[in-house]
Amino acid sequence: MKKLLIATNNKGKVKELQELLKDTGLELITPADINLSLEVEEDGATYAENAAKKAIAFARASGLVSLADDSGLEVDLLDGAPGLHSARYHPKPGAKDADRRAYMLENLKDRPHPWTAHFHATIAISVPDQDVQIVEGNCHGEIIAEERGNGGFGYDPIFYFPEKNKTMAEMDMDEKNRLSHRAIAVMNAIPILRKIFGL
Ligand code: ITT
Repeated sequence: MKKLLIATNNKGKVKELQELLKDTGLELITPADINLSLEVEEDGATYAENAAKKAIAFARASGLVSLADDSGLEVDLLDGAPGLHSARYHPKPGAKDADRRAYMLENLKDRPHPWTAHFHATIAISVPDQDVQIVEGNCHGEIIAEERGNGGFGYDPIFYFPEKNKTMAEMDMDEKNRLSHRAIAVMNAIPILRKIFGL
């Protein structure tokens, strides 16, 4: 079977990507499946640089076609922060998702509403020893001051869709996977995967 490595250490991303890619006919492999433990330093100046760096490193280490995701939350009133630095948006090392959400709310608390924001995802696909291909997806909403819902991961409990009256964490995975930044990026990645694997 044709194998694709889901090149991420983030468990929330792994679950969503497995679901989003399940109808491709590819055998989806996680780093854990092949005992691959790889920390790639995310020092690029763009999502594309970081996504490419991760995809290339995982493809080299595994010999498998690898799909990496670099993503982030961009808040308009914070001039697009935390953006590229979303996974590390906290002054203290060792901070968790909940600490980062609290820190964001602290930084927004005196600012006028609505706190408009969007999630961005860049996906890079690396074929070992060949070029990397890049696609993107965005999804727009607002940050709200109180957490709602238990689904998803990261900033989902404070990322709100006014037209649905739901946060991303109040959606089940199917609903999130119909409208998320990652879902749109995967939709854009599928023609590339078809070409690579001759699907
Ligand atoms: P990998 O690099 O191993 O894939 P990571 O968590 O470090 O895992 P990123 O560098 O791309 O991944 O950081 C993205 C951060 O943006 C992530 O840790 C979340 O805090 C946030 N984020 C991205 N997508 C999200 C989503 O769908 N829901 C909530 N938060 C999200």
